[in-house]
Amino acid sequence: MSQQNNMRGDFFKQRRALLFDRHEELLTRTNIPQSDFNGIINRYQYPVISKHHIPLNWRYDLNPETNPYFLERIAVNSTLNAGAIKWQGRYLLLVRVEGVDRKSFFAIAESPNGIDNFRFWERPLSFPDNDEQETNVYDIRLTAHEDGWIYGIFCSEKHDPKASSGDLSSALASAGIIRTKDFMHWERLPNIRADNQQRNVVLHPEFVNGKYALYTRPQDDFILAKNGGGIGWALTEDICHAVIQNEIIINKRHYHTIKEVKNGEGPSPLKTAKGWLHLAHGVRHTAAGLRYVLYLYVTSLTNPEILIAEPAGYFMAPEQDERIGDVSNVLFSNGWIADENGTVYIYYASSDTRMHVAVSTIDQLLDYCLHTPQDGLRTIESIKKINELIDKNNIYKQQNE
Ligand code: M1P
Repeated sequence: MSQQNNMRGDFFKQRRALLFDRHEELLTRTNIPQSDFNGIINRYQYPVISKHHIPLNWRYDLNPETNPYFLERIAVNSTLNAGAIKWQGRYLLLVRVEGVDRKSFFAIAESPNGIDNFRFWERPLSFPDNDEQETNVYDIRLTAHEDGWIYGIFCSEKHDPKASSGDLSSALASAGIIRTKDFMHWERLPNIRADNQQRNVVLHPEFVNGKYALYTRPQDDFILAKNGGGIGWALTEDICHAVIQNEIIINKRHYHTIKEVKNGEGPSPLKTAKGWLHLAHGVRHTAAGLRYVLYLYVTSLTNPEILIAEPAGYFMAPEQDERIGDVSNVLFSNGWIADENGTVYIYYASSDTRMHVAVSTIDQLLDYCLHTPQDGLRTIESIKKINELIDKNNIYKQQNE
C-alpha cells in the first residue's frame, strides 16, 4: 500500500471509531427530568430520539475502499411524530424518519425504561405497497385492538391527480392501515375509503356496537380543515375494507381558541375508570404561521363519542429549544404509553424535528381534565374563573388561619 493509502486508511479508522464512540455515548445517555414542574407533566431534558440516533450503518458506507473520504451517503433530516406501544416489557416508538430527500418512513426504536436508551431495530419497517402513486407515509398511530391485532393507521399521501400541470404541490391525504401480531410481519389492508381527505385517523381499541370505531379528521383541503368541523367519529363493519361514512364531529373547533384552524386526534385514547382519556393537537394562525399545541379531553366510557370534560386551552406548547426546527412552533403527539402502575409516557415531537418524552400519571391527567375550568370562549368568562379561584382561596385562608 502506498503511503497515501496508509494515511487514508488511518483517517478512515479514526473517523469511524470517533463516530461510533459518539453515537454510543448519545444512545446510552441518561435522561434527566426537568426541575420546572407544573404538577401535570414532567418534561425531560434531552430529546429521546433525534436524527443523530439513526444507526450509522444506515447512513455510512463503512468500507474504506468504496467510501475513502468517509462521507455520509444517506442522510436523515428529522425524526418525529412517533406512534408508541409497550411490547413484551419494552417501550417501542414507531418513529417517522424523514430523509433529506423529504420521504418519510417508519422505524422502530426501543427503550428499556421509556425515557432514554432508545435504540433502533436493525432495519426500517417494510410493508407491502398497495398504490404506486403513494409518495409518502407518516404519522402512524398504534392501537392494540381487542380483536387481537396491533394496527397502525398512518397518512398515505400522493400528488393530487387533478392538480394542474405546473402544480407540483397539491396533494391528497388518505388513511393507510397495516397490522401485525409480532412487529416483524406486517399485513397491509386497503386504505380507508372516504369522500374527503383524511389525516390523523386513529382506531379506537374496543368494538363499539360490534363495529370498529375510528377517530377521523375531515378536511376539504390538504393543509386546512376548512369545513371539517373538528375531530370526527365513524363506525365501520369491516376493518379489511374500512369506510368512513356517517361521520359525526365529537370534538369541535371554535373561534378564538387553540384549535380554531384545525385539530386532530393524537394517539389511541387510554381507558380509565372515569372515561376515555384523549390527547389531541390544536392549531391556530399567528403572524408567524401555524402554531401547534397539545390538549386533553375525556369522553364517556360507555359512549366514547360523547365529550364529558375538556379543560380550556393547551396543556403543552412549544418551550425553549422545542420552539425551533423544520416547522417551528409545533408540538405534535401521536404516541403515549400507560404503564400498569398508572405512569403515562407522552411522546411528542417538537417543531417537526425531534422526539421528546413528558411523564405524568393517569390520576394527574384525569384530575387536570376534570377540575380545570373549561373554555368560556370569551374574555369576560376567563376573568370570572380567576375571580372564583381567588374567592375560593380567600375562604380557605380565612378558615385555616
Ligand atoms: O407541520 C405540523 C404537522 O402538520 C400536519 O399535521 P395536521 O394535518 O394535523 O395539521 C402533518 O403534516 C404533521 O405531520 C405535521 O407534524
